[in-house]
Amino acid sequence: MTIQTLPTTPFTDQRPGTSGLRKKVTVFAQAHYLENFVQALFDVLPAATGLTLVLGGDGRYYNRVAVQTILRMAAAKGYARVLVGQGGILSTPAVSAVIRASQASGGIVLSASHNPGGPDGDFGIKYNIGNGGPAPEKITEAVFARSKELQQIRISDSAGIALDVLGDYLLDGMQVTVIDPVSTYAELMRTLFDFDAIRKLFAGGFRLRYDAMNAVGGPYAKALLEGELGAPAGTVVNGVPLEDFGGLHPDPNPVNAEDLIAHMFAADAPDMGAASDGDADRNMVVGRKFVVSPSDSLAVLAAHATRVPGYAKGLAGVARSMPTSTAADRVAQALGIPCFETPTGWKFFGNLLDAGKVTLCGEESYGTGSDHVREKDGLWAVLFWLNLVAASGKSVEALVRELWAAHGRCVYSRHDYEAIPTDQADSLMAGLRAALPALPGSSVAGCAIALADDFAYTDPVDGSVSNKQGIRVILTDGSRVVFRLSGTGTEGATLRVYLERHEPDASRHDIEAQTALQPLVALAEALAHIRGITGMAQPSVMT
Ligand code: G16
Repeated sequence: MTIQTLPTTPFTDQRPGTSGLRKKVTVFAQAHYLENFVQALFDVLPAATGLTLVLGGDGRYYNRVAVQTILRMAAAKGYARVLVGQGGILSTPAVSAVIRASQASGGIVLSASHNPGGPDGDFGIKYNIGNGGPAPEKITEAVFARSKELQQIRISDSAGIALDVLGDYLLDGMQVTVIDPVSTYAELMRTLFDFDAIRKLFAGGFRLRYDAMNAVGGPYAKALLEGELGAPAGTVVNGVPLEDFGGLHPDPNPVNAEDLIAHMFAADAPDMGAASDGDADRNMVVGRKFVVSPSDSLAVLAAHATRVPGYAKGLAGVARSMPTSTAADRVAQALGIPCFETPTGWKFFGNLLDAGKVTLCGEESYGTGSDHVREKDGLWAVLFWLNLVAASGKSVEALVRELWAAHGRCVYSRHDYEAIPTDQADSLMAGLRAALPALPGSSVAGCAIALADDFAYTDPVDGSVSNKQGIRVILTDGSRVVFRLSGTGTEGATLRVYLERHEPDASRHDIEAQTALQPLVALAEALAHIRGITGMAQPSVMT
């Protein structure tokens, strides 16, 4: 077996987005497309002599092919060892946990997260650094720059290894260890949560329905919930990872997890419902006939964290992405701890977590996590909720209603306009940016505007600046409309419009969100001319 140097020609479209490079499988399957990106990454990283790399993905179509290719390229790069999940499988939070536990120099995650899979679906790749978290922009931008000038790739001509059998292998002098995907992660969960209390909860008849959406969360949820915590068999549904997610769109929100919602609103609904996404870092929590918004979920976890063993000492602070509702800010203020507002993208939480400035973080996009790893973590959030229910004796709904009673309800919704031609989306955003200076102090569609800007973030730890992170328009009563283009889509552009209104009056807490937010929808249209520019009368998805 030898290391080969092969000529290649650069691709111009390999700029990582919000979370790595995501493209259609058909794009990744082009000759050298994956190899070029991996080579650009390896060229940017320092020498790998003596270093360990972690490798795994969510098992979607093309995962196995990509794992074998990357193993052969890692050997050429000179890594001493690669830890790869059995069958090429590792959830995103598990990659983070394994990097940290093994003191690896970094890891490669193969996933397009919540995007659909299969031959016509999406694939993705991202690099995580030694803290277990997504590489910061200075690395992803360097990889993009390198990808545009790449002339050759280096790869072993070995046939690859038997991915399905645990154990050690040699690949052109590099050690490859096929690891159990679940064990390191499960060990970490045992250190954080009161497993005895959760066991008692299930033993007492508490019913959970966990929909793994035919994605990578299944094996983790089955091992912990059914295997270790005594939840009855059948608690985890859609629990076997399939290459095309069985045709499901593995995005745990009320629209795509409609089957779970139907069960949770049925007459014999379980006590709690939950779902995780393609790579198991997102979560949705549902009470009986009661959907929990991700922003509220973060706020509830923060408010009650000291009930959970891993967080009993209290929180250093919390962080949320800018478009996420301000519910967590209100809890943080009451707790007397700081709340940081970052751009969208889990990578922006890394420095705050590393510096010990925050313990919990979360996003409106169904992501919640803590300093236990450097990724958001779907099953962790579900275990946290189970622990809270067990410790408080309260239902999911009661815990959220308590939050509203104490801090008011942040009525919230996100409207997505998908697959807009890129030029239309760009001109819509340009129009908004041009209008910004005149907005503060003005009134549009009957809304008095206090502040309007293009969110910019200065990282409080390393001082790095990220500009143009979303247009926010804040009204005098604190209501907000935020406009961003998604950085994770693979077809045209997706416009996200985030709407938030604070409702302090408890007698109005049951108001239907879309009704309560109607004035903000009208404001969004008046400001952005979405219908006029895109011709779309309605959002593609409202969550
Ligand atoms: C990724 C990021 C998240 C982000 C989400 C949506 O999640 O890690 O931080 O909130 O995308 O981003 P966008 O609005 O740009 O599409 P995931 O679960 O897709 O990896």
